[in-house]
Amino acid sequence: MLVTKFSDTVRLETEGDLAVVRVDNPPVNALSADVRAGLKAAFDAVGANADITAIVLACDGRTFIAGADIREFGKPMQGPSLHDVEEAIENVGKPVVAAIHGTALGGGLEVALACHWRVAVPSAKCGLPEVKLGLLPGAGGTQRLPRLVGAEAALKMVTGGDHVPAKKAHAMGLVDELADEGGLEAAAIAFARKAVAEGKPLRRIRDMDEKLAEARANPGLFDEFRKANARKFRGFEAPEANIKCIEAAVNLPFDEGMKFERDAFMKLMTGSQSAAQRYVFFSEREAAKIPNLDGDVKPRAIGKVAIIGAGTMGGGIAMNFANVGIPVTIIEMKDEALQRGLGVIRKNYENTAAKGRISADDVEKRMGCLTGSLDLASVAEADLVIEAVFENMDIKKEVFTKLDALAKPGAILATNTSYLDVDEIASVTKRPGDVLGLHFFSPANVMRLLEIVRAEKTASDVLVTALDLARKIGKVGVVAGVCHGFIGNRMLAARQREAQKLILEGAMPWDVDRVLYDFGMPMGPFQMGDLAGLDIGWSKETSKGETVRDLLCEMDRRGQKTGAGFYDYDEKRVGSPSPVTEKIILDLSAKAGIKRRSISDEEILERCLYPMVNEGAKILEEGKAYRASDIDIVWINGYGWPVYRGGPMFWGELVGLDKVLKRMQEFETTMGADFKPSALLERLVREGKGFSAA
Ligand code: T1G
Repeated sequence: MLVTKFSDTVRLETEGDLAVVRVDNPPVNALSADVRAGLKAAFDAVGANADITAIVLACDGRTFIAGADIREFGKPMQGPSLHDVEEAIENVGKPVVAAIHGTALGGGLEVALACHWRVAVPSAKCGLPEVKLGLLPGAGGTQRLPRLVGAEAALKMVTGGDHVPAKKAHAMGLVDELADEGGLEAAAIAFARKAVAEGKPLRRIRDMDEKLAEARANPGLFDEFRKANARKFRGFEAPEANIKCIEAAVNLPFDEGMKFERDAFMKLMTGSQSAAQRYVFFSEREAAKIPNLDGDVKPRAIGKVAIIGAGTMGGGIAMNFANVGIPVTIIEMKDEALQRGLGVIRKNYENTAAKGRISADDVEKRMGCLTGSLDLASVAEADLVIEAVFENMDIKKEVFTKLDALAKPGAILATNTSYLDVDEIASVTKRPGDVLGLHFFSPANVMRLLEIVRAEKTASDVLVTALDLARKIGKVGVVAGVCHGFIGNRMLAARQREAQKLILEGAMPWDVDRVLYDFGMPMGPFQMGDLAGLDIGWSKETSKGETVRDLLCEMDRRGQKTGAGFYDYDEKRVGSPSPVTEKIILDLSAKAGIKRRSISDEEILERCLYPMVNEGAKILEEGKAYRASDIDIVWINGYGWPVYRGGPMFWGELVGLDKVLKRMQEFETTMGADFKPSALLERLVREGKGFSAA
């Protein structure tokens, strides 16, 4: 075999009439400038070599090409473009077969679509996830895919960005043959040789039109798709741009469609939404890294988990481990509570199965991972114990004192507290190094965020274990320091405070909720309160009847669960502004001697969000978060901050920290110390820097 290196990352292996073009660019064979240059040169060479009759494109390492190199975005293009590479492949004049393992994503799948055929192993996945980066397939994906699989399937792939398993990709015609695991390249070579032997005409997808004709015969396809997905796409620019490109593929000649796609791609690439979504992509991965930690700190093995408490949180937390096959013992004090908790978990799984997302077998497998117990001593075998009992410090201390005595040496003891001081909880144990916070967000089996609260004495390997475990259970782990509310709830408190003030000064709850919903939040603070229940942390005995929430709860208006809270709810739990709430607010304003005024949407937005940015700056300067991007990841994954706005800190920089500071100073002058700018915010503005310089 003759091996020729065409770049650092691409080599050509030729033997007889066969050529294998091989990419080796760890970790994911991204299409860097070096890869593109190597591919272009290699395909030009095999095209010019009359001895070569069949070509396979393969990748070393764990995956086929996983896309363009996102790190190159925003920088001047070096070397041949992806289009140049695809032209060289598609017009090489000999059969080219892509051998796909791992994930063929984005530009990787687009390169595979420029090949004449595709062979994959069953464990492989194909996808065009550019939409998740605020982009669209910019190298012919929107023009070739609909020609191969039809417009409807293409619409779903490009606007959802999901990974399609190889078996499904084969069924839809995206992959031409499935190879045995371990036999991929042999199968691809055999496929290429067979195409030569049978004199198969080279199948350039650009020449295919049959599937497009079907789409042209269904003119309502695109608008029906838009309508069906309007809620999911709300606020995003990329989905509609993707839809328009598929429409262009159906209605325009290939080359015109390619130009349409290229223009649409550049418009997204230079926009703020894609900048935000690319920032979030890397920030989520950055959050898993602990700064200044020796590389050799290994995670502890977590083979068994115990959860104290089978309530809403305990049950939801348990499901995360059962979902990935980790045995969980759920411990309650009373059998009735335990059985109720296990029943809720089973019901949740059965609902998921009813939607076709998991099988009935999965339900039993997951339930099989769960064991109920009424004996705290059942924690003895657990490698990790997570306490999810009532949010009260005395109760938590009592539980941790017992756990300290009952859990085996080396077991990690975690509290799910949302606010309380984890150092204080750790102080009742003889193993503070094994103690940390694991703050799951409700519903714990759904929300991706896991705040990992690093107490003063938490050992490094415990932190590394928590981050490793977060990834294993499909969570995004973010390390927070001990302070009231850690990162997310501490910033939420700043927003809630302003929201409560705004409705006494002149706005109504539905004004504040509308402004934040239109900004891109899934709902506003008052809708959120009604959903969660207004009586969390409230009791009739201690209620002073001084706030809108107090008065609503005293009237048994505790939110959606009672049919009324800030809003009145119909039987479908659709809320509408309530005259009862309006009267309570007007009376409270009058009682407080506040002269109500009309408050602009802009003031509502600035007063709700700028204090969050300021609180985030305080969190950074106090060292309660490692990076500003960690704070953004908390808000995107824990509270639904629109990903296309990058998170509060990214957004604050986009607005301009100087503008945020100026408005905070103005509000401080007119409304007091709640708006006192953080020293960090003042310094960064003074120095003309962003949060990365914190
Ligand atoms: N470019 C650069 N670096 C990338 C990368 C990419 N496309 N994908 C991953 N990485 C880095 C990542 O930052 C991490 O780095 C390491 O690789 C391992 O990643 C023209 C314009 C492939 C499913 O969107 O979905 O093609 O932190 O931790 O969990 O139309 O990476 O180790 O330094 O995620 O095993 C389209 C993005 C690009 C795929 C593997 N492609 N990547 O997951 O590992 S746009 C994507 C992923 C495009 C064309 C358009 C995942 C993965 P570090 P990881 P993983």
